[in-house]
Formats: sequence, structure tokens, C-alpha cells
Amino acid sequence: MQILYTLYILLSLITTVVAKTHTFHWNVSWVMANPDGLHERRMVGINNVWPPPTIRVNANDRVVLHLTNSLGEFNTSLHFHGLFVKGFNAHDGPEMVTQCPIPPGATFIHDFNVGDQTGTFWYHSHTGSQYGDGLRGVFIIEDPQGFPYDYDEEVVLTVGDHYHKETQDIMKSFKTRFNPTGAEPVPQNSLFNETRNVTWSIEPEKTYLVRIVNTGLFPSHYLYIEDHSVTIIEIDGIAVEPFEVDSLYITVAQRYVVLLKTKKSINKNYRIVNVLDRDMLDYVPSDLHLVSTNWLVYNEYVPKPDPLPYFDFDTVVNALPEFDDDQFKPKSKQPLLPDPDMVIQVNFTMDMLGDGITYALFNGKSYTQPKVPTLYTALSSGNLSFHQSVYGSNTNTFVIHGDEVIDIVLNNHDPGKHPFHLHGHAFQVISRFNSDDEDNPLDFDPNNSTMTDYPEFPMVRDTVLVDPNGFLVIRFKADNPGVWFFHCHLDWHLEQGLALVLVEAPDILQKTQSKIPQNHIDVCDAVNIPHLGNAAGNRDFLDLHGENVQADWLPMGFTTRGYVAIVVCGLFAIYGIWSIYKYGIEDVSKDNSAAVISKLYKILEEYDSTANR
Ligand SMILES: [Cu+2]
Repeated sequence: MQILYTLYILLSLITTVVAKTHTFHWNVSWVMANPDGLHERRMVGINNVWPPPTIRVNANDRVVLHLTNSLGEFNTSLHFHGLFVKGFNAHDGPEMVTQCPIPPGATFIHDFNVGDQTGTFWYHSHTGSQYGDGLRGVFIIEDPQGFPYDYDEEVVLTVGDHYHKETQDIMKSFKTRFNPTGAEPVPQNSLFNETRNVTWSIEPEKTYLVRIVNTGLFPSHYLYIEDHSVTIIEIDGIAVEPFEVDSLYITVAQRYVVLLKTKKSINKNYRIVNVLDRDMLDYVPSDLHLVSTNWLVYNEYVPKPDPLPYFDFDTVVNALPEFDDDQFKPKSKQPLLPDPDMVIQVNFTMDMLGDGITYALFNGKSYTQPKVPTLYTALSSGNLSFHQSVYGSNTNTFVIHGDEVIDIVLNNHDPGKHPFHLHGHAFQVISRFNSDDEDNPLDFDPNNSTMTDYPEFPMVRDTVLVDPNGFLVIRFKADNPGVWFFHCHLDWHLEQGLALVLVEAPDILQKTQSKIPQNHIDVCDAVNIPHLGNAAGNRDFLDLHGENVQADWLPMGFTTRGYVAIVVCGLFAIYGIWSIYKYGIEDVSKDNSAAVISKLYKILEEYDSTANR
């Protein structure tokens, strides 16, 4: 026993010695770029370079990242998508959830250990929809013990959607009463490794490890290589049983790691095709390249095949096999978690509120940022941290106890597809159905045995699609004390308030992560946001006076202004009818026919005398 213990201590020491600290000094600023070759614009770059770099670390390494905001007039922030940041909740990144927004001129220091996670993750701004302007990149955590599969070369491949305008300008015409249907902005293009028309030169009979990330804002992508299948080995940072597919369907924020075995023959080159999911777009401009062609090149002396017609979504997508991510089972063979201790049920709708703007709502509430970041409320509220009310009435916050099993039931009462992401966890997807009937959304029913026929080994990931008018049930263990955002990753919808917040084990959080780094407090001071108090910024934690709330609901029936408008309109109508009567009917009704006839004779006589001259 003593020998084993000594060995354990030795191993721990070795790990500590081997673990590295990676220090980054990132200056976030605007950089001119032309990602799609059609339009030059400002993109958000790092140290004057766009696109931003790929971060690569080993498990148990420490990351110290100094992020300086040089964007001029805009705030910023940085989230590490898929990382549990266990023990480092304050470094997760989303503004007003775990930290203050970083104002221009300020530097925020992220300092965390990546823990024992390995796989493919990414980082992006968590301020509004700013990552659509380019602040996004891939984050890879490798296992220092080696990779479980042999491969010859590794390649990182991102797909995404691209806009010619900056997101803050797009927002002005999106969240306005002049867009009453809430139609989402349609991208101008798709990107492939942050550019287009990519040629990827490969060698025959080699195995490539391809890490694929959709770093886009909005539509999912279909992705395939002609005449090649790939083997999926990891989804969202979770190793899965190898699964061969001919194509992928990847929502924004999801990741797939695949092995690609190249052919023996070098007589031919092949198309790599990525297709924007047209069904997610409100309208399709005639010049939008739904279908984009890139090339897998075996032989540069052989001509590349022509690009596919950019508009021919139907032909391309109808030829693809069905893609169901439910079949990708974790390699760890993690069984279904036990029955939940707590069920959070949210019904999601899109509705217009009293300001004429269309919002996204969970149970009638559109997430509205509190006046104090929720983590700071959890840390400063003492015994009241379990009182949901201290987090505000409009933040969709749920408090959960440590080590409990939690189900989130999400009923989608909207005809759109939405990829939902939970920070701080990967979750089991235990039930998911869709409904083709827009008038009758299908809600989860715990008494319906088909809906509760949960898989023995559910899919595990951190971003999952809920189908139109359908539902989703996810399950996870509350083993990561912290404040975690759960939101739609279509950032247009996040801007409309499609989010909720989990305050997980605030008692343990107060004991183990009570100290807010001084640098984070300095950033709050710089942006004039308190780091103590409830959602309203009050030190009396049960007094929510002054909290941020959503716009009022559209009133039912007529308001006073409505009645005044009706009366005024009525008066104008009566005046109009009276005018017609006065100037029209009244004149005609007089018997002045003799006068009219004599006037006509006079005109004719004048005409005759002129003509006879
Ligand atoms: Cu959404």
C-alpha cells in the first residue's frame, strides 16, 4: 500500500513538473481583411492578424491569457467553448454572467488550468454577436500520453457564415420594430478555413486527422468530400466509438474530429463541398452561394473538377444520406445517468413585445442582462445565494445543488432549428423529437413511454440541435460548481434573449472560488459595473428595485392612445365625407341646368367666330 501511495505521489509530481504554463498577450483590434474575396472590411484580429491563431496545449496545462481591448469604441470578452474550466468559473468569459465586459483600453487576464479534458474546442468573443466579426479561433488540448489512433498529418478545418457588414450595424436593422417578424440577417457568403475556394493538397494512402469546427454565427453546414468517407472519432471534445460517414451536418459551435484515409490512385482530384442549410434562412438572395466547392488535390497536374452550381441546394443535399448524431456513442461507455433530482422545463417562443421588437423567450421571459454579473451576485449573497430572486426576475436563472442530476426539458414552440450550448458541462442527450406541424408543437411528456425510452448509452456533447416545433431533453450531473450560461448559439437569437443561467452549487462556489481576481474587479471599475450586489446592483439582496427587465408585453385590446387614435380617425372620416358632400353633391343638386347650357352656347359661338376668321 505504501509503495502504491509513493508511486501516486511521484506520478502527481511528474505531471506537475511536465505541465506547462502558456502565456499569451493578445491585443484585440480591427484588422482590414477580405475573407470571401468580394468585400474588404474590418475584422476583429489578434495582434494585428486576422484570422486569429489556433491555441494548442496539453491536458493539465495552465493558460494565462492577457486580453487587451483595442477596439476603439466597443467592449469585448473571450469564452473558451467546451472547456469546463473546473475551479476557474471566473475565467469562463461570457459578459455579465461570469465577468464584466472588457471596455476599450482595459486588459482582462484569463488564468486557468485546462484540467484533464482533451480534444477540439474553440474560443470566441462572448459580447453580443461580436465573434461574427472575426474574434474566433480553434483551441486544441492534446493528451501528453499520445493519441489513440495513428495518423500521418493533422489538419484544422473551420466552416462558417460571413457578413459584409459589421455585426453592430446588422443589429440595428435586426432588433427593431421595422423588422416585425424577427427575420434573421442572411449571410453574404460561407467561409472555409476563413476564406473560399480552398485547395487542399494531400498525399495518397495517408491518414489525415481532421479537426472540423463550425465557427459561424447562424446556419449549419452540410460537409462532404466526393467519393470519400470519413471516420468520426470525437464530437464536441468527447471521444466516440469510431463511426464511418459519407457526410456531416454541423451546427454552429459543434466540432467533429474525423480520420480521412486517402486513395491509392492519384489520377483524379475531388470536390470538398460545404453547403449552408437553406432551411434556416428566412430568404435566399439569388447571389448567395449556398453550395461552395473546395478541392482535395491528389495531383496538381490533373484538372480540378468544376465547382458545383452554387444555387443547387436541393440536388446536392437530397443526395446526402440521413445524418443523425444520436448514434455517436461516447467511447467511455458512460451509461445513462440516474433519474433527475431536478427538472428544469422551458418552453421557447418568439414573440413581439410592447416596443415592437421580436424577442426570444423561455417561459415568457427574454434573458435580460443583470446589473451585476451573476457570478458576483452568487459570491456576494451569502446564505441568500440559493434564493433564485437575488439573480433577478428577468435573467431566467435556476439554482441547482451540487452533485444532483439535472434534466433540462426544452420545448421548442418555434418552427426553426436551434443549436443549444451549455457552458461548463457536456451533457447526455436523452430524448429529442421533432414535429412537422407548426400549429401543434410536440412537447415532452414524461408519461409518454416513447419519449422516455432513453438510450442506455446516450450521446454526450456540449452543443445540440433542437428540431423545429420539437423538444429536447438533456441530462447532466452538477459536478462543476459555478455560474453557467445555457443559450442558443445562433447569436442573433442570443441577442434576442434566448438564454438561461444555471447557478450551480453556490455554497461550494463560495467556499472554493470566493476570491474574484483583482484584475477582474479593476475591469468592472473601468466599465462602471459593480462587483457586489443582486441583479439590480442592490446590497439588500431581496430588493430588486431598479433591475433590468424586458419590454412590456403588447397590450391586449386597445390602449388609451389607441382609443384617441380611433376618435381622431373617425373625426377625419366625418370631415372627409362632409367635404365631398359640400363640394360635390351639393352643387349638382342645385337646378342650374339653364345657366350651364347658356354657358356652353357661349363657348361654341366664340369657337365658331374664331374658326370663320
Ligand atoms: Cu436559436
